[in-house]
Amino acid sequence: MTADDTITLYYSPQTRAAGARVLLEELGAPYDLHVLNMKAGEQRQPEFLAINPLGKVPTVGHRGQIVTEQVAIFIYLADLFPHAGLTPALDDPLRGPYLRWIAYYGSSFEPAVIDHFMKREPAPVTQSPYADYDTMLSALERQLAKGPYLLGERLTAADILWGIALNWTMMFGIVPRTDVFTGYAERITSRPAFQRVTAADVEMAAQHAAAAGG
Ligand SMILES: N[C@@H](CCC(=O)N[C@@H](CS)C(=O)NCC(=O)O)C(=O)O
Repeated sequence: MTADDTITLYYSPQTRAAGARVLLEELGAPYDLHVLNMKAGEQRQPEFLAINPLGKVPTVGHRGQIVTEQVAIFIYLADLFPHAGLTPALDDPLRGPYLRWIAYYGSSFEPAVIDHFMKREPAPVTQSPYADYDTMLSALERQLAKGPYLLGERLTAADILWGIALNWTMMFGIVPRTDVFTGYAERITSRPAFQRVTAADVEMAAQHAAAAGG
């Protein structure tokens, strides 16, 4: 990692890191990719664990510091490029809802989705960080139904996070394919940035599989 202004995205194709890369593309930000072959277990090697002890991507290196966690990474990167217009300014009334729904992704949606996927008995509603799965999901769906974007007419970095997350969770059958979720995800996945990253990922994933021996 360098102390200069280069943004380094620690990356692996077809993972949660793709969302961060799509965001960088949407921002028109210059960045370097540091690609890890997860099929060969590179994310669990000491070199990367020294950077992110959880061995997870996305991870960002910038100005001699490390940023991990999609929620932090999305807020951080969008704020770095305010002229791209994907982040409401600090004094914009939409700043609060913008942060709310980005945090909702990490604090409520992800734990709910993993419990649901693993068919785990959720904690009692008063102890669960997300109340219960249906309540968590229907609050999100009601917000998205207002459309066309999470905060109304304006596309923000939150939509890149959510559009891509809903796309993969629907693909895995964790989130139901309602009209609201599919229409919303489609608005994001039809954008050129998502299409570019997805096409590049197909190629990179095939190279990784070949390098890891199938
Ligand atoms: N809490 C992290 C989770 C990121 C995450 O789960 N990344 C997965 C990729 S989809 C990963 O790096 N898995 C590799 C591993 O654990 O071996 C975040 O929100 O950024």
